[in-house]
Amino acid sequence: EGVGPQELLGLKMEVVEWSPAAKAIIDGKVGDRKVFLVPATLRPETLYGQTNCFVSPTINYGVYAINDSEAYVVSHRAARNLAFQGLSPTRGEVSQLVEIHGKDIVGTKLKAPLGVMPEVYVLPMESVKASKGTGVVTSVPSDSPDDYTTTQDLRKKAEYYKVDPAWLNFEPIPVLTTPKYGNLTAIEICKELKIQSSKDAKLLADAKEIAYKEGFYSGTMIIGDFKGEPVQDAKPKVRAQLIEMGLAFPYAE
Ligand code: A2H
Repeated sequence: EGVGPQELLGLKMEVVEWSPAAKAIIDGKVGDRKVFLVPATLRPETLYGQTNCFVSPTINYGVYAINDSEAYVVSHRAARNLAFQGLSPTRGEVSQLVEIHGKDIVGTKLKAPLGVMPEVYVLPMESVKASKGTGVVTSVPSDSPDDYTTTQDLRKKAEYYKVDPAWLNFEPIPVLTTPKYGNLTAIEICKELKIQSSKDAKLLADAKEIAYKEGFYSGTMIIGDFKGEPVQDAKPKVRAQLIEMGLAFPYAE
């Protein structure tokens, strides 16, 4: 059954500054609403280590009104799910304000709730699937092999991927420690499995499984309000804290 119980959390990453391409599309379309990119994550306890956010450069997204004061950027499929969860002006009906291509969102600056880096940039990730979550992924290279290998690939070929190297000006941020892999679980596992790039899909699937199990069952938090606690205990607490603060909500697929 994959990497464990699929309890996703929708995280509200507020737009601080649109990329020029996005600004041209969004201007005048969202009223007075605050706009958020909304990744779905399985691992709320790792969010201290966010370094960027990913969208697919080949997916179309919508900016959807949630109410009079907020709008979310998600895939069309996710917007329908949100509407049935009560996250739309009229239950069961989506309210799209404007459509935007993933590639045009790249370079947008966002707030990263709980992040050691309080603000991060949106980068492209080719392996983001339109059929999963919200089509937006927050990136935690310390604990996610996919996120780590993608940021490494982007660094090697910044020009090809049309990303400003300044958006990649970070190191993985240690969040939890495991007896076997230390403070940077994903990086150690990628080394162990000799993963060369984000296109090593089979190895990355193995790495993901190992990183998840090792972090969840043997990890101890080394940062945040639950520092020193086992990941298993901290995970629901971080999740509850984010929901309490109005920065996240349970996301049902
Ligand atoms: B996870 P599930 Cl630290 N396409 O969040 C590809 N991947 C997606 C996605 C999409 N459309 N939507 C969500 N995801 C990723 C953190 C994390 C995640 C860590 C470690 C592992 C991990 C930070 N990125 O996921 O199969 C999101 O990345 C390993 C699977 O829909 C989300 O959690 O349950 C996870 O996959 C959801 O996967």
